[in-house]
Amino acid sequence: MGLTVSKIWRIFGMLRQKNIFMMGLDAAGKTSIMNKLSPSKYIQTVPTIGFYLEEFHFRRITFTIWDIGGNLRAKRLGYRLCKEKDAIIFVIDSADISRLACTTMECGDCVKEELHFFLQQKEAENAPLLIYANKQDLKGAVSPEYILEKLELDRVCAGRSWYIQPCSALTGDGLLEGLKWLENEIARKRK
Ligand code: G3D
Repeated sequence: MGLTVSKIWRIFGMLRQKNIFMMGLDAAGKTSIMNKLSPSKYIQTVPTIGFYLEEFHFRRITFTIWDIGGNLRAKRLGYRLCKEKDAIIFVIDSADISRLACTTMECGDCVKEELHFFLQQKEAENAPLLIYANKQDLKGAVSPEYILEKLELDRVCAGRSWYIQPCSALTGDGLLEGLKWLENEIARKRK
């Protein structure tokens, strides 16, 4: 699939600057997705208290990337930064089933716990949520349907605008489709 710069630019070629917050556990594939989307990006490490953020600037889009994790104070700061964002992208490693949903909650290192906790925050209320089920090219990757069920997405995302998109940062498959959904949602919200 050709993920050309012009295609992405066409999708986000509307008038206003966009701010998108991309989050996920470490190694989910956030940086790889950004590298695929905008190979000529400008990366800046944003100094924050307690954790690092990276910003990718691409045309009129600023992607702020955050590795969830760390202590609660750092998390609260991260959630506050979600506010005022046009959209949120949550990246999941579909091949790492062991970190998808642990048997005990409060393990501090699984997608389900982090996502559920995040969705309870008021800062996360309004922005459309795109979930990238990444690494679909890997043999052990689970389907979006499996993830949906395991993470109880229908329940925790009830009442909000959300979508799960299978993708691979390696091949680029699915990335564009996810962005298209986001673009529609951002436009719809502005009406
Ligand atoms: P992060 O930014 O979320 O922490 P990275 O994650 O983008 O650094 O990716 C972590 C590792 O997963 C990298 O491998 C990267 O190449 C790999 N990866 C990311 N996305 C995909 C994908 O869609 N498919 C496959 N097969 N691998 C992917 P390394 O070996 O560099 O740690």
